[in-house]
This record gives sequence, C-alpha cells and structure tokens, in this order.
Amino acid sequence: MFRNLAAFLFFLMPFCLTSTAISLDQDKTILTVSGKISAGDPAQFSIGKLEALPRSTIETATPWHDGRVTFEGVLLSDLMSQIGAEGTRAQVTALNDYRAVIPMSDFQSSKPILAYKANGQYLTIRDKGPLFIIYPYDDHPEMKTEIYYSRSVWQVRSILIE
Ligand SMILES: Nc1nc2c(c(=O)[nH]1)N[C@H]1C(S)=C(S)[C@@H](COP(=O)(O)O)O[C@H]1N2
Ligand SMILES: [Mo]
Repeated sequence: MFRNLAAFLFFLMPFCLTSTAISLDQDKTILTVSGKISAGDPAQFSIGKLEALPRSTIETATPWHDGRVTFEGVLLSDLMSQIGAEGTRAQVTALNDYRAVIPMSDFQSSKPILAYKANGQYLTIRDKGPLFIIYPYDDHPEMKTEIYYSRSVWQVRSILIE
C-alpha cells in the first residue's frame, strides 16, 4: 500500500514541478515602471499582474511578422492610469538597452498596447517578448512609418515616466 502511494506521488512529481515553474514565471518581475508615478516607485509587474489588468487586442500586420497577427496585452493608457503616471514622456528601455522616448499623448491618441501574447501564445524573448509595444498599424496607415516603428520597442524591460 505504502509502496503504491509512494509510486503514485512519484508519478505526480513532474506535474507538481511543472505547475510550480509556471506559477513562479507568472510572478517574476518582467517590467519595472519608475519616475513620475503615484503607485509604488518603482511599480513592478509580472505577467500575472499584467494579465490582471484590462485586456486589449490588436489585429494587424507588422514589419516583424508574417501576415496579420492578433496581439493581446494591456493598453499603455490603462497601465499608466493604473500606476497614476503624470509625466509627458515615457522612456522605454529594452533588454538590449535600446531606448525610445514616447510622448504620453500617444497612449491616448494612438492606443498602443504592451503585448504579452501573439495569436494566443506568450511572447518569448526569442520572438521579441516578453513585452512588445504594438500600435494598430493596419487601422492607421500613418503609423506604418519610422516614427511609430521606432516606438514599437520589443523585449521591453522598463519604462521611466518623465
Ligand atoms: N528592442 C528593440 N526594439 C526596437 C529596436 C531595437 O533595436 N531594439 N529598433 C527600433 C527601430 S528604430 C525600428 S525602425 C524598428 C526596426 O525594426 P527592424 O530592425 O526589425 O527593422 O524597431 C524598433 N524597436
Ligand atoms: Mo528606426
């Protein structure tokens, strides 16, 4: 009997380890927002915390993908209100230290999202994740330009509100 129980627990072990790994990943900080914000300085976000915010999707083609892709994430305007951001510019830094300065007015007028999924799959670092700023390029031809592409930061690591 004990032997069977032990065997059964041993059989369950990989499943427990897998779910632990998933929940740890869900809780790991992947985004830090600092500067002119009222909620925690810095405000730190895991995938779990980002997914708890209102979700928004954009279906569009991009210069980096084949065909139209459905991106899922949080509107940068929603993220900014969540943390009480009150600056005029957002300086976005990527894992490779690429930086772009985005006027905060963009978040209201152009409705970009901080995407964490593409076609239902979490973005991995290899596919320019875990976070990728996506604008609704297809709906707004003026966004298919260098200005907006340069603001389309992938592998986003942190945001400084100035
Ligand atoms: N993380 C990261 N995002 C980035 C860049 C970068 O170097 N690193 N380059 C930006 C610029 S200036 C443009 S025009 C486009 C360029 O994309 P491409 O290099 O695939 O043409 O991505 C933008 N996002
Ligand atoms: Mo660019």
